[in-house]
Amino acid sequence: MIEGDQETANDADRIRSAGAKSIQINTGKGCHLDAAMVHEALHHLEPKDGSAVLIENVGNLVCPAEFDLGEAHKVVVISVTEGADKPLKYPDMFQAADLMLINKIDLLPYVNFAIDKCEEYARRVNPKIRCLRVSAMKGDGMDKWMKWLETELTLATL
Ligand SMILES: Nc1nc2c(ncn2[C@@H]2O[C@H](COP(=O)(O)OP(=O)(O)OP(=O)(O)O)[C@@H](O)[C@H]2O)c(=O)[nH]1
Ligand SMILES: [Mg+2]
Repeated sequence: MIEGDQETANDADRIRSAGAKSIQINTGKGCHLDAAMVHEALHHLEPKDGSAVLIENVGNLVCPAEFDLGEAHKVVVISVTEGADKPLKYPDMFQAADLMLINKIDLLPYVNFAIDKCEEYARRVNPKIRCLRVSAMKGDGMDKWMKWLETELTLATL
């Protein structure tokens, strides 16, 4: 896992404590990762052939959409604590993504989030986008997300 944040190694530390190899990139004033940063991180990470490398870009919905990091797919993660109209406000990210994960669905009873509308808006800007509803905290939908990853990894390594 390659983690991009302006500062701190918090996310890479968390991933390592969960048992996976991880490299943190700090972008300082930068608002996104670029291919050269990922290239260097891959040399440190030394992933085995056939393994999946996940890149968590700096957390905003604008510049990360614009840069090719050499990835097979972009996945956008939004949460039910945000506005359901994010796909309409930031269409570039949703057009660039193959999959949208809607996270924190365990909070749906407590927030006013129009989840069907959010998926409709995402498909309006990108008719090919796949949508999965998950809770990283409770585990809901994680089996489908893992299945998506396994399927795409298999296709990429055929
Ligand atoms: N209730 C709930 N909280 C969650 C869930 N997933 C993450 N959180 C919480 O949301 C907060 C932010 O999680 P992060 O993983 O740091 O979010 P992030 O979007 O990766 O943030 P950056 O890496 O800083 O951009 C933490 O307090 C998590 O515990 C979930 O499925 N349900
Ligand atoms: Mg993070």
